[in-house]
Amino acid sequence: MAEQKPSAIYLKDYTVPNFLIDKTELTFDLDETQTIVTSRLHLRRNPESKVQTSALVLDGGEDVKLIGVAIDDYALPEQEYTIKDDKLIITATPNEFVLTCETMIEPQNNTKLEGLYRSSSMFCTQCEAEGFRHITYYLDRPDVMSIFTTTIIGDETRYPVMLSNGNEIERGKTEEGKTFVTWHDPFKKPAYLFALVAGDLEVLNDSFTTMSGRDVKLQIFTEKHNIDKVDFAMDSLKRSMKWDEEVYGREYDLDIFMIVAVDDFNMGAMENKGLNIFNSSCLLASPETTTDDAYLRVEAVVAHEYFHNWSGNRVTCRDWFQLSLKEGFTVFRDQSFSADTHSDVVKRVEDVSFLKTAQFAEDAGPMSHPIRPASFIEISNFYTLTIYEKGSEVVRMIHTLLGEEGFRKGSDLYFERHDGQAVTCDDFVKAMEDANGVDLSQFKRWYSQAGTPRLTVTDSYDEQAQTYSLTIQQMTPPTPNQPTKLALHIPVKVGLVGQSNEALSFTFDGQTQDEVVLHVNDVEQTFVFENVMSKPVPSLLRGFSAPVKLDYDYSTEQLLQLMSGDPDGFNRWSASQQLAVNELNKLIAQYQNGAQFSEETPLVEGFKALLADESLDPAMVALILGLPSQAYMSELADKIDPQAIKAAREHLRGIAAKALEVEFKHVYESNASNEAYQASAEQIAKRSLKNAALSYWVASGSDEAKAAVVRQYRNADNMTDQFAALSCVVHFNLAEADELLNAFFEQWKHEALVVNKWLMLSAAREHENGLAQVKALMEHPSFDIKNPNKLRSVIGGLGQNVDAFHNLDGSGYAFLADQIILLNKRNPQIASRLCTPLTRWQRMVPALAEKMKGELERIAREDLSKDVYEVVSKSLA
Ligand code: 0A1
Ligand code: ZN
Repeated sequence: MAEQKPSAIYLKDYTVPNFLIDKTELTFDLDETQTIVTSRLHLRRNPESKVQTSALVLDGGEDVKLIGVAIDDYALPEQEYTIKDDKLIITATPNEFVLTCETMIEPQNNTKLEGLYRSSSMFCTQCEAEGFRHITYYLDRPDVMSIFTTTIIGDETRYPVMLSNGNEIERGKTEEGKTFVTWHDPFKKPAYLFALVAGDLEVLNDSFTTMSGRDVKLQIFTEKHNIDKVDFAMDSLKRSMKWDEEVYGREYDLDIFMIVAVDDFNMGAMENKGLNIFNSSCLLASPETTTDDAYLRVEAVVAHEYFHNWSGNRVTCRDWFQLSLKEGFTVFRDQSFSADTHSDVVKRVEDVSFLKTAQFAEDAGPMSHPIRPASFIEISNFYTLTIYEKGSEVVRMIHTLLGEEGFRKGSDLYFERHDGQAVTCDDFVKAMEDANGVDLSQFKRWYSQAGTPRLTVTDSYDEQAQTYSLTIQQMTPPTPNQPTKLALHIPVKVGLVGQSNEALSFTFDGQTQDEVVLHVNDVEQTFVFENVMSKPVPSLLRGFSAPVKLDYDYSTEQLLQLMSGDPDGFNRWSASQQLAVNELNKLIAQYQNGAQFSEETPLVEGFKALLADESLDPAMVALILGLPSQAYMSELADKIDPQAIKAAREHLRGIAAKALEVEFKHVYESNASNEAYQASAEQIAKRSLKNAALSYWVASGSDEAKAAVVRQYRNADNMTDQFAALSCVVHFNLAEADELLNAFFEQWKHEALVVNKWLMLSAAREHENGLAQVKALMEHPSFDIKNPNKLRSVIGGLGQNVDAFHNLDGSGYAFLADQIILLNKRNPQIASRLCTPLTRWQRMVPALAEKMKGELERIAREDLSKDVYEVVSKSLA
């Protein structure tokens, strides 16, 4: 580890800032080698601070060079300030003053992609969470909110477009003949929402009339060759603006809203005030180059960033421990938007399946943390599935508890009460409580307690009394630093299904109903349903009403029954998943015991009924056909045995494919269409079923299917069908695999985002020497280690390549560790994320666990960035 171990900071140590910055005036003199930043900060002591000090401590970075600093135009001599641990400390300051600071930065050498950096030929910024301090010295914390005025000076020919937050207020020429543009943002904001972009960009213009009748100018900027791919994003933006008005009563505030696409970006996108910056993978879309999944992602991310304008920008976080205040709430909002736009059940299944796979795994590992963490070493490590996805589930539970109207009253009060403020998760819950006159104090434990609660359910039916009882026990397993847990308030939505698939009504709380939300708030509770006419099958946790693991000992017959008859669409899927999980677990055990695989499965019966029922939503059918993923089965395993899981999945798919070859062929053919591509719910649903059926059909070994998949590849007029076919060809290693992979690259080598898909598929390809193939990809001319998307493609592909990554000789893990070490200083955020698979070492079968641990120990011997240090040290603790 590094000589000096990075230390943690704690939520309990929060104090208000000693100084406030009322106004921030910035000037950027952009240049290819040195960018000069001049800041004029209008500072004053914070009347609410208990610390009476005249010393001002500003955050900076090792990459910021101070040229000069002045107070009220008095240039400070060197003895009046110091720079220590990247902080600028000015020993004595007046009560109120203007601090002028001149600094120099080198955006072209910024490989961390935090602060001001170059992406292709443009300048852009990323300031969340603590990137602004890499631009200039500042009070870089979200509770310091300021009015920003930004002047950008640059060469007109190279940077005809120069953007920042707010409205353009001035433009002209400097004495040296450069162009300057001044932007003013009338809304107070923390520095993490600051943004600047400069480049030779093309724009798509549009407009939106708000509910009060104001015209807002909408602009999407990209590099010239991509401007034909932003129509869908623009349409998504307008629909998001409308939705936020209708569902939350939130109107956009500035006169202009801009989005810029950049190629090099550590995350998906960023909600900078009035100037969102997007990873191009989350913005660009065209039928020929973009799959349906990617379309839906563009729509969701555009909505997410737009919704932040209220949940995040107008009302922001007091400190970074409160990150889920804006992220959990905003994810809940974008999920609801997508559910309203497409099918709510399908959307819910997709979100839950992601949560149960990835967030549950995080919550069971060494980085497990509550949605409001109590401490961290590096905040960048906390942009996690727990903060985002579990955070959203917690907001969703509040919604379930209060109902649609109550929730809206709560959100109205929250926005009204806290507009222009930096607040806490407690403030959010308080608004929900006050608006509805309810007490959520026990519920608030969700904010401070980590780990996935487990509910164990047993039942009994009294035929004579016609009562049905459900006994529910809750238990949350220990997580790092939280050995014991308190009982949570868990909303469990339940319905009862009768023997012939009818919804059974019952009396509960004195009322006749057919669905009820049980308030589980004790370690063990029994709920009694009266007037239940026959012995029911319980449909538990409908719609996944809480982010928990649920154990109820369903028989195969009961699961088949729920799968076809539960009125709750989500639980039909859930039953099918449970059935498939049970079947896979049997096969995994057979593989591990060296026994013969069974050749029969009740899943065939379930699938057959499903495929025959043409009244079902094709998207739902496709989801049910999707076997539990390698990752999900790993999450469920006691000790993860990747080879066994892979073999079991392939075998189970093979059985279903062979037994239902005719049905799959029929479904494939009847869902084909020759309409022009649209990213509509209806078309997406049909394509997803068609392509799911295709892959089963090919898995059956049928020659006709093999010909069909190659034909689909060659005839496809959209990326969804083309890539689905290619994936099938590669996955089943058909004779055409090499030829088509090469043809695909040749066809798309000028489309960076498509090349990324090719990189991923090639890295994931099972091969005698998969690792050599991955190494070759990293030498390929289309690869660029500086580009996070390409790195994620190749390393992500390797992660899916079971044989190559989990090779018993440890070579896959060693290769990953090499990349982490290489990127550790160059791009710490990415390096730290790449550690994720290794953090699971304790869950692996012993032979693999040893190898993973060895690699973590090797990484730990390096001089580590804070990001990587935190993940690696917690994993080895
Ligand atoms: N607030 C953004 C996520 C984000 C966070 C950090 C970033 O840079 C390291 C970039 C984006 C969102 O929720 O979309
Ligand atoms: Zn967000």
